[in-house]
Amino acid sequence: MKKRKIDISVISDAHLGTLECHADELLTYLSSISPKTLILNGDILDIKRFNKNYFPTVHTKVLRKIITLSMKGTEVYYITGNHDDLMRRFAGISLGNLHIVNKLVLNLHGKKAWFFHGDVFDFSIKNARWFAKLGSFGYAFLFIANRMFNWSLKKRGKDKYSLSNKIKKNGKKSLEVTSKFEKSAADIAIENGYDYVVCGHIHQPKKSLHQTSKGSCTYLNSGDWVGNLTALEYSLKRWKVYRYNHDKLSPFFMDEELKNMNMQDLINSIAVAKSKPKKEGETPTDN
Ligand SMILES: [Mn+2]
Repeated sequence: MKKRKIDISVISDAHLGTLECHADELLTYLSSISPKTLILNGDILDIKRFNKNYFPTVHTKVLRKIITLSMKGTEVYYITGNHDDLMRRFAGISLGNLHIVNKLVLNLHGKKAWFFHGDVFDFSIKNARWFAKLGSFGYAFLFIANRMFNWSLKKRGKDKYSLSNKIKKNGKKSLEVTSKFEKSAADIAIENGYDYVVCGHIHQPKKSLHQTSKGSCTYLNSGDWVGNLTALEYSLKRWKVYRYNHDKLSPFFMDEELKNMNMQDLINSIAVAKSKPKKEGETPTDN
């Protein structure tokens, strides 16, 4: 049975390790595709809410599936989010085809694509557009400001501020916050000369074109595996939002070897796996 061959699949906000995660569906999706590149755009593992008493087998299977894909040649990028920001200390580390990064830039058929989780906008969605005007410094400033803001909240014994929580709690205002997030990401991307800006975080799958006097950019959001069950797919030089509940799954079968694989064996084999040379047309740049 054939798996769907795609250039890139982007998923985010799986929140593995929490009750809300639809791990069965995610495993089914990952087993149905054969991507050249898999981008995990933040909050895949929910380390923030990690509870040693709750990590069902199927959640482990998702992790195994991701590792198996990387061992079979898929380039996997684990981009850190705010629920797995503990991973940020490992940014820059590669184990074979699996790379841990805070953000990623890929060249897709001559177009620049910028991937980051999006919690950088939590600090101030109102002022984010002003930061965009700072050009390449804007994102760096926001990143630091967001960290300081969360640090001060923590000092005062408060929870970290999260836009996605605000959207969840605030029915009417959520549309406004969503569109501000989208505009902020698009503005900052246009100022920096990116053709695509790809985020997660707000659990709202989306593809939209933005134009300003400076240029244009396509905003993309991979949604989540909590409520929407969505991914972004890039194939034939086009992006589309994949919806698990509407789009057809190609027939697939569960990998037999996956069932019997030992986690430690997997980790050991990745550690010795040699990094392959980068594919043409997908050149990660340090940005
Ligand atoms: Mn998030």
